[in-house]
Amino acid sequence: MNKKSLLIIVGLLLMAMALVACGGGEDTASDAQVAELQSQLEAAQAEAAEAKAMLAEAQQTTGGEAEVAAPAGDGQTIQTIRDRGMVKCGGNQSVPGFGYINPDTNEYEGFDIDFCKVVAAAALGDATAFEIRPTTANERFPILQSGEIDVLIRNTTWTLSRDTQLGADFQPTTFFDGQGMMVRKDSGITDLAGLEGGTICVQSGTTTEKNLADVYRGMGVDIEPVVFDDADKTREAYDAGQCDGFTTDKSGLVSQQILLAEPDAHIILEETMSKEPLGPLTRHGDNNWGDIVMWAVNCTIQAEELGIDSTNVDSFMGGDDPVIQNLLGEAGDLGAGMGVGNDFCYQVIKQVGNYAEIYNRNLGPDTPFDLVRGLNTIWTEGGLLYSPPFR
Ligand SMILES: N[C@@H](CCC(=O)N[C@@H](CS)C(=O)NCC(=O)O)C(=O)O
Repeated sequence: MNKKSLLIIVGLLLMAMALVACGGGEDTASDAQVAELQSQLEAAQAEAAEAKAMLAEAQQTTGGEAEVAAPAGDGQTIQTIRDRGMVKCGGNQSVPGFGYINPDTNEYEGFDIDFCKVVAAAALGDATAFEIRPTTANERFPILQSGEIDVLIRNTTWTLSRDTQLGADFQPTTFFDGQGMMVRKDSGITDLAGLEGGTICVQSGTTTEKNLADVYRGMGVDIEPVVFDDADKTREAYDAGQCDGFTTDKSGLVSQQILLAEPDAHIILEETMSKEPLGPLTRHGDNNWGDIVMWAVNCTIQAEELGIDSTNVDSFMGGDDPVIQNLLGEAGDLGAGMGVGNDFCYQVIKQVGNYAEIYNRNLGPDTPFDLVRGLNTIWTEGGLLYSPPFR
């Protein structure tokens, strides 16, 4: 309630009580005075009710920030993670290179899985303290909303509607991607228009499905989408010849290509159909946890920019460069300020590596994908990866 209105009401009540308590004689309030006080009291109450309604409206539009500095739930996620001793990540299990179960080790591996390790190293100082909850495209957002996972790291595109309508907050992009199209080499198709009148295999619950319709409508070219609800079914249908084309993020196509019966019999067309910035999502409302995930990702990028990696990080300890002292937690209290260890970035680099190490381990020249870094290079080398300062 508005303080001014409250004071007016209290004042009027006290005056009314004093007048009534005084009893008869000259000091007794006349009926007219009581009626006047009554009407002033009612006016003040109406003003207070209006102020209360305005406050409630302001709280609704700002997510509760009008009255409370920190939004509801702020800081709860890191506490839950500490209590249970591990981070729960929503992930993928059928996208080699990004999120999949290695059949030899039965362990989750991939670029997105490594970023789950990055988060665990930052939150708990232990990159092994995590669990992957595999998710399909359709179920990923409800699982984050419900609190079943702490963070979703699964080739998920940052879009305005997802950011504002699904109770999610996007953290820094870990992979700048775009949608592509795969066709059989022997089809003779060399561009998107060449698929006119053809069928295209696509997964539901994705940005891919909508982009496909939009791009072809824009080109004035008719195609027929054939929709499946998971990656395996989509790829298998294309491989079995049910579709002339197969579309998803270009990273997803490169990944799925190695699972086709004859990988070399297919090509990915040059054209890029959309922007697909992929990265982690936290639940809207816990800004503290969002900050931890954000700065854990930034740490991998900042470390690469400074030439610090898992093999040499110890040699940077004890130096006198304030930028590096801050990054590694030897000076200041950047980690403590958000509720994790001051050495959170040191732990990320030491236990998981910098961005280049993570990229190369999963997608680089020594992997079956040999994916050029392109936009996913550091800004100093002409790419889009750029960490704000650690200070
Ligand atoms: N980036 C797009 C597409 C992401 C997506 O779900 N891609 C598919 C095809 S690679 C996938 O990961 N499927 C995994 C699965 O269904 O298990 C999005 O956020 O909607």
